[in-house]
Amino acid sequence: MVNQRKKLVVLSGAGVSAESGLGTFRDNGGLWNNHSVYDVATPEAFHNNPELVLDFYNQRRRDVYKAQPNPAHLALAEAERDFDVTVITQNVDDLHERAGSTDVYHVHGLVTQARSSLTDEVFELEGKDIHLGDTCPKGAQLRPHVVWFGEFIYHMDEAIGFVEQADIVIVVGTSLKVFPFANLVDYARADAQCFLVTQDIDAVPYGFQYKQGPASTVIPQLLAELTLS
Ligand code: BV8
Repeated sequence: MVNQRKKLVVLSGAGVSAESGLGTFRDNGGLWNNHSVYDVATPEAFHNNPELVLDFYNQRRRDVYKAQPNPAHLALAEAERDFDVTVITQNVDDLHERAGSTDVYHVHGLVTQARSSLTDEVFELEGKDIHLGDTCPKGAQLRPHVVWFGEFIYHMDEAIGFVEQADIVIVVGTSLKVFPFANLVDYARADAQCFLVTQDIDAVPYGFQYKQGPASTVIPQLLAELTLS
């Protein structure tokens, strides 16, 4: 009997990219400390001051291009050798893919892509910025392909399905303060092995083992243990 590869579902947030030099949102000096969410990450903000919003994401995009995957991203990609891995991330960076992960869902979009503010058609940016006046083929202003507060997220139904099927759930680098992504931990099976890897957390979700520490150290260790078990 071929040993069935276990289903490993990873739920990640900004903390998994922190050691790649990309700021988190709520930690000291986090993105939301220097910018009000309401000035840069809502449809209203884009309507009221599109240049401020485009500049904010042009800078975030440049930071992403300069960043490199860290040992946490690399270990999660390498885990595909032993597990059937799906990564569901809040991050708008492409570090999971650049590390080699092949099954990644961006529920809050990808900053390396643009979207038509009319048709929702998505376009690769290939290193380019988005400027006011940059339009889609239908003449509508282009916007960053990210999900702003008050906008519906992507892949929520698929994500619930993956978490419900998971033998192992690893939540890494998220404060679990943004919804509906944070609700995904509630769909883990009672007999699944569930781990939370983060620097600090207000409340550990029920059924999760808390492993405090930097993702680039704790994730490779945890995956090595799981591979042996
Ligand atoms: C929506 C894209 C339907 C843009 C982002 C229910 C209750 C309350 C509020 C709501 C609710 N349902 C909906 C809401 C409103 C809102 C929400 O959740 N508000 C919160 C703030 C209370 N949700 C929405 O608006 C969502 N849409 O609900 O649509 C709808 C539609 C119409 C009307 C009503 C409802 C859309 C939310 C998506 C917003 N877009 N990102 C961009 O990136 O600029 S959210 C953005 O912030 C990120 O994507 C991410 O999701 C979030 C940041 O969270 P984390 O990743 O967790 O980062 P954080 O800094 O908080 O934590 C970092 C963690 O890492 C910490 O724990 C730290 O300890 C740890 N860490 C740090 N370093 C390391 C580390 N861990 C390991 N190693 C390290 N080295």
